[in-house]
Amino acid sequence: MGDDGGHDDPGNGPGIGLRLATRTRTRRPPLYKVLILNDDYTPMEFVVHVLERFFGMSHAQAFDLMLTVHKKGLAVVGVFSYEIAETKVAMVMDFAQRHQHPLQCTMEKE
Ligand code: TYC
Repeated sequence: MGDDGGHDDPGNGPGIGLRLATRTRTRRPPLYKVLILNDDYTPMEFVVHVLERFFGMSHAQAFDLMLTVHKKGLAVVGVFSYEIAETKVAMVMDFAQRHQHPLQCTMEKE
């Protein structure tokens, strides 16, 4: 048997043993945006702290993004795989709840 990677002709006659040119394409996994929403009660410093702590932002980056959310109503804080986005949302929501702030964090498919 020739070691050609599985293309041996089994000898069953014409048309048998031909590999059809079917290719399964590898798809990149979908990405998810994590969003922070504005509200009237969560202190600005708390939001800045959340962005530093859970999204690895510098104080200046976090402050700017917090102000964007404050003015525009919401902003994307990062783009992640489903599992990472889900974990970030859960961590932010848990942290906000434990501090009794109504801060909302959600995710949506990119
Ligand atoms: N609007 C809030 C305030 O004036 C601050 C705030 C900013 C709250 C961003 C939530 O995602 C938020 N205290």
